[in-house]
Amino acid sequence: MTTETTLHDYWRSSASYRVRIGLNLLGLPYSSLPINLVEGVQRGANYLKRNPQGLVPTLEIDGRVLTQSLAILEYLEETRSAGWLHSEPAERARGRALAYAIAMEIHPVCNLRVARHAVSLGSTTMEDWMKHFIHDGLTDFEAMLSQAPETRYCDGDTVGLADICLVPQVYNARRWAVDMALFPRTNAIATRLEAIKAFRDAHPDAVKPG
Ligand SMILES: N[C@@H](CCC(=O)N[C@@H](CS)C(=O)NCC(=O)O)C(=O)O
Repeated sequence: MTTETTLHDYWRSSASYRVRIGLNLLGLPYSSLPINLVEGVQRGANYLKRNPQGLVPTLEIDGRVLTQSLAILEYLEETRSAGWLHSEPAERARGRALAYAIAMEIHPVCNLRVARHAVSLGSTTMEDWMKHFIHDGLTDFEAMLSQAPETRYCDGDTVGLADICLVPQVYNARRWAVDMALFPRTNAIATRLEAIKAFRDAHPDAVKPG
């Protein structure tokens, strides 16, 4: 069984960015294998053997090949006692709900292949599409945060699953010029998280191939 950890990664992919943050938080050494999404490497036969969906990330770890960033993070949570989810089931459900509100609501509609298809139908531009769905999604996220008393991070005073999803989403929001001032609590949490080394080292600009 190979013990090497390899992340099939694309620097600008927010799903890959989540896994980079998770690996960094745990201090797990890994090598990165860039999959150039612009050149379509994710649809090549070689890559599809590992990830039949043709998406990044894919993580090779513990002799296994794992796909889907949230499944990967939850695997790390369970095998490395990461502490990204609370121990009590209802509290775990809230942590997951916050994470999924980003990863399963905002992210899929803002996936480039979805947005490109919408643009090809002629009724929107890429910028309008992204702004619309990121704005709506973050409005909902801010409302979800406000259901609980303020804490340092999304779901408590220690870094959790939702935080790992939030920072890549905020990166995308800025990229598409969404006004983060509209979401003060979300924005303040993201700013705190962005100062943490594990998050800084996972930033697209820090891993962009030369
Ligand atoms: N739900 C998946 C989403 C993965 C995903 O959409 N990855 C994008 C980059 S962020 C991708 O590989 N896109 C390639 C393509 O659409 O061809 C996850 O969380 O891993």
